Formats: sequence, C-alpha cells, structure tokens
Amino acid sequence: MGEAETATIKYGADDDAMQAYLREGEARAYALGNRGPVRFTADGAIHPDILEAYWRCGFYIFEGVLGREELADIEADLKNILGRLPAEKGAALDAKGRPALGADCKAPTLFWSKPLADPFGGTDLANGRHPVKMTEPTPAAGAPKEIVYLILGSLQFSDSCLRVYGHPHLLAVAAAVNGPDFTPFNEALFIKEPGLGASVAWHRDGVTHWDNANWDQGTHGFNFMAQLYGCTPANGLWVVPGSHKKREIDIKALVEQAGSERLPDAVPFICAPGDVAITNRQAVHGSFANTSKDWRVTVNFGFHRRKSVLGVSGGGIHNAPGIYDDNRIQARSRLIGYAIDARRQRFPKERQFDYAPLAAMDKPCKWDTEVKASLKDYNLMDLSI
Ligand SMILES: O=C(O)CCC(=O)C(=O)O
Repeated sequence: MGEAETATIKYGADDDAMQAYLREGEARAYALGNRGPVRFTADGAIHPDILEAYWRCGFYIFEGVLGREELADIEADLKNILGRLPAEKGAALDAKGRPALGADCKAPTLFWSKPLADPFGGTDLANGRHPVKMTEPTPAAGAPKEIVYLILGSLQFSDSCLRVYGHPHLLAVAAAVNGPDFTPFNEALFIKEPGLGASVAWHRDGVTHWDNANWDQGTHGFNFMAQLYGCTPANGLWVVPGSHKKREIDIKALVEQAGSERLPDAVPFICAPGDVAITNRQAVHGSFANTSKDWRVTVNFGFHRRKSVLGVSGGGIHNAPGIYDDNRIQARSRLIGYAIDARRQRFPKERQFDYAPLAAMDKPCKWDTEVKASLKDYNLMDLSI
C-alpha cells in the first residue's frame, strides 16, 4: 500500500477539465502560505503566524508531525482493520470467516459506498448538508460491489490512531485554537482506495450554532487530518479558503455558478506521509472520487471549544441526540487522557501534553487492556454539534 497499484481512471467526460483543475488548484494551494512544521515561541506557545494563517484560510498543513515509526504502526493497524472488515455489507464475518470488525457495533461505525460513488451528495442524509452530488466516475471492471470508505469510532480499532490522538504538538494546537479546556468531537478513518474511494460532496460541518447570536469563525471546532500516505489534489480534501468566516453559504448556488463541481476558489491539501492538516469544520470542504493510483488514508479527529458543547442539545448525525452536560463532557474527554497515556507507554522519551481538564477528574486515565475493551461503541458519547 502507498505504492502505485492501479491505473488512473478517467474522470468521465470531464477528464481534461478535471486534470487542469487539479493542476491549477495545486498552484493556488501553495500560494496561501499556510503550511510548515508545528512551531512554538520561546515561551512554548504555538507560533502566532500559524494561528494567523489558520484563521485566515480555515486550514493549515502541519508538515512532518508523524515520524516513520509511528506511520509504520498506523499502517500495521490499517492492514489489520482492512483484513477484518465484513466480507460484504451486512455480513457478520470477514473474508476469512472471523467475526468482522464493527459488525456488532450499536453506534454508526462502517460506512459503505459503491466504488467511486458519492453516497451523501444530493441526499437528505446528515441533515441534507451535502446538497450537490459529485461526478461518479465508472470504476474498472471487476471492482467490488461496495467498499468501506469511512469508519467512525475508529480509536476502538487502532491503538496507533489513539496515540496520534494524544500527540503533544497537536494537542498544543488544539489548546491554542479552542482554549486549554477544549473537548473532543469525534474520530474517524477515511479510506480512499485508488480507483475505488468514494467522494465526499461539498459541505460544511456543524449543525447546532449557525443562528447563535455569539457565532463566530471557530464556533463549530475543527478536525485534525493526519495523512498516512500523504495526499494529492486527486485524492485529498479540498477547502474553500476563508469560507469558515461566513455564516451563510449556498453551496448549490456556488456549483451552479461554477457550472460544475469544480469550485474555482477551492484548493487541495497536498501532504507528505506524516503531515497533519487542521481544518475548520465551518469551511466548505469535500473530496473527489479517488480515480488516482494512490491510496489516501486520513486519521481524522476533531476538537471543540468547551463553551460550544456545554449545555448544548447535540447529536442526531453521529449518535443519538442528548444534552451535553458536565458529566458527559468529562466522560468523553477521558479518551484524551487515555491517548496521552497510551502515547507515553509507546514513546516514553517524548514530552507529554498536559491536558488541563485531567486535573479535575476523580481518577487518573491509565491506558490498559481493560480500558481498551471498554471502548466498544464509545462513539455513542461523541460530542457532535
Ligand atoms: O477526508 C475527506 O475526504 C472528508 C473529510 C470530511 O468531510 C470531514 O472530516 O468533515
């Protein structure tokens, strides 16, 4: 994996226009000035230039966050996950006849799609927030009927993804953006297999606060998107820079004006293996069907401002609706503590992040096999706004 494995598939009748769009988007992306390593000031704060560029663009690419050893751990977990998926949609067993991963989960866990299709675009799913269907190129003969392209609650299936969740530099960025008492949102694995991976139609995340009088550019939080194999304009996420600052955006009208799904202002993520993007959930974003020959695997996890979730009636998309009170937030935030401890055990020489809310918890967060087993369906407790 990570190597060229399949021939590039044509993007339908629009292939030439699409190839030009990918090239032009790449040039626009590099002109934004929103990429580089995680940098700190002399007193240990995230460098203000990074925060300025993040708030200006709605995303930032942190280069070289995950090293070779950590990427190898993630790849090993990914191979295990892929090998243990249900043999087909709805199956209880994997291809080798073992109980399949995620098959008995109560929470929404495995998301299936036809190859190169767009399962959400133009439907009412997820509050109808993906208003336009993307082009669905024709897969090669012999492609599977359906593939898993998204796994929610992913930390229950992968210790290495859990350890990324506890990365000290990323958690320092989370504190700088959302405040030291930041809270979890949810976690996911996006799997865009070459020649098969589904598209994610243009959308903005966030459902609860668009009409809130105190709404601002950071109200609905952000996602980190760590890249196992890197990503290209053909298989990576695209974002419309600055769109996170606008309360109202008519995505359908943008596509109509553009005359196609190729939004003229959008730019792609361009990442090497181990780069990690931070993306504002309010930004217009989406990704095209992966017609390229390259894998894209994103370890995706989001964080919120505490004041955006406390006392809020949330859920409905990622889990059951409910009020997010103190207890619920604290219980869900323990996963950050477990992640920090899991990371300490694997990388003992690394300096750990000091997550402020841990001090108020009645018992310490120790990562062990018992806690790991208790994570089944933990995403029923996600803080989804
Ligand atoms: O990675 C992708 O292609 C889609 C990610 C996305 O839409 C999200 O995290 O909200």
